[in-house]
Amino acid sequence: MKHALVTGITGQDGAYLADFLLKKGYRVFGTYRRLSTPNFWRLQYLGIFDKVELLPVDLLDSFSITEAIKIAQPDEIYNLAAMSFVGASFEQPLASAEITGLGVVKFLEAMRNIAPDVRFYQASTSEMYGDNLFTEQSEDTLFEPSSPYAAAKLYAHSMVKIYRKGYGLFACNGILFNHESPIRGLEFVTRKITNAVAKISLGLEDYIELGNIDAKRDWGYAPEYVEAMWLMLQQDEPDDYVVATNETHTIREFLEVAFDHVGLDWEKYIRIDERFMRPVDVRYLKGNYDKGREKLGWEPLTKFSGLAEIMLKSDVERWKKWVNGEHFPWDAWNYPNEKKILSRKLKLDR
Ligand code: NAP
Ligand code: G4F
Repeated sequence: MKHALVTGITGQDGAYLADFLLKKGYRVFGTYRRLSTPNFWRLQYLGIFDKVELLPVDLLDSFSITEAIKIAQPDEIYNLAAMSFVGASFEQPLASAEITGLGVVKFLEAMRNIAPDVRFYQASTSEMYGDNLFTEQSEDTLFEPSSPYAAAKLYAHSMVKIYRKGYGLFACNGILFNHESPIRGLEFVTRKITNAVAKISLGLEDYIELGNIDAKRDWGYAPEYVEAMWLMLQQDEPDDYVVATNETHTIREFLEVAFDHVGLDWEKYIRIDERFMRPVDVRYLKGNYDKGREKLGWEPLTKFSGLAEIMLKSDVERWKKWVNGEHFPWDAWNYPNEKKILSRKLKLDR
């Protein structure tokens, strides 16, 4: 039986990947952080909490990484752990560098020393392209990061290539464009919208506050994207691949589709708030995944409006259940009102 070690198993992709690997017959070890309050709702939501084996790891702590590799004896490592919210990386640039950037090198070094034959997947990102292009992006496009998060991810991406070339590690970068689902974190714009639209449609909220709604993203469906991660590690040679839908839409369009599903006019419920603007934003992402289609045989099935519908239906259903007093694994019921959070990322007044 193959062993997989998945970092960030409590996150969206970690949970879906664990589910995917279990169905493939893997023994799945997942790393989690020992938080004061456990955060396993996604694994419970997917019904796999009892099927995965958990190991406490913090990417700030090399020792915990080496221990996890020794215990799990993995054939494949999927490094999905990161401080993944771009907005927060402006508030905590040093933590971003330490966790999202240097954390990856701790894995590469541990592999080089104690597990050189393990196959390694690194969660790279379209955010690395930055805000410099208005044409679609592929593996050959120039990276020009425009957030602390993207800069940290580009460092990690480069180190993966260096360890692959320099030490012969089987290490791949998956340059994934935005991918969403009903278990996407509430910080991210799609889920923030579907959660709020569900509440508005049930009379539980009056409006949504958003930042730059003209930004364009290439949004896909997360359960399909984790298959591409696995496919990369099944190839004869390690390489880097873009995973995307090759469609791009604004946040405005996402609002339109989401509100349409509940028969409301989105413009009546939106307030633009400076607090949700970033010092620098990425305005345009559209991925060219021709290489992945040809070499991995991967193709996205769920596109923009289908994705919005899946997310919205799920959030409406959850809020209805909650109103009826039902209990189930879920994040939104105790999520703090964002107004309570003072952000440090606003531009300086001059
Ligand atoms: P996510 O839901 O935010 O999950 C991130 C995971 O990282 C969580 O399990 C989190 O643990 C863990 N983590 C954070 N800091 C850590 C630390 N110091 N030590 C150990 N674990 C830590 O993110 P996601 O959407 O699943 O994304 C997975 C990966 O793909 C991330 O690396 C992200 O940057 C990258 N990515 C995502 C997308 C996307 O659109 N989703 C696109 C491209 C790349 P806690 O639960 O304890 O916080
Ligand atoms: O949903 P977002 O926060 O995702 P973003 O910044 O694109 O990052 C996500 O995708 C990356 C891949 O490209 C991943 F690497 C990363 O880990 C993460 O998963 O924001 C999307 C867009 C941005 O332009 C943002 O400025 O939505 C805009 N936006 C407008 N109002 C907002 C809001 N974003 C958030 N989170 N909250 C708002 O109120």
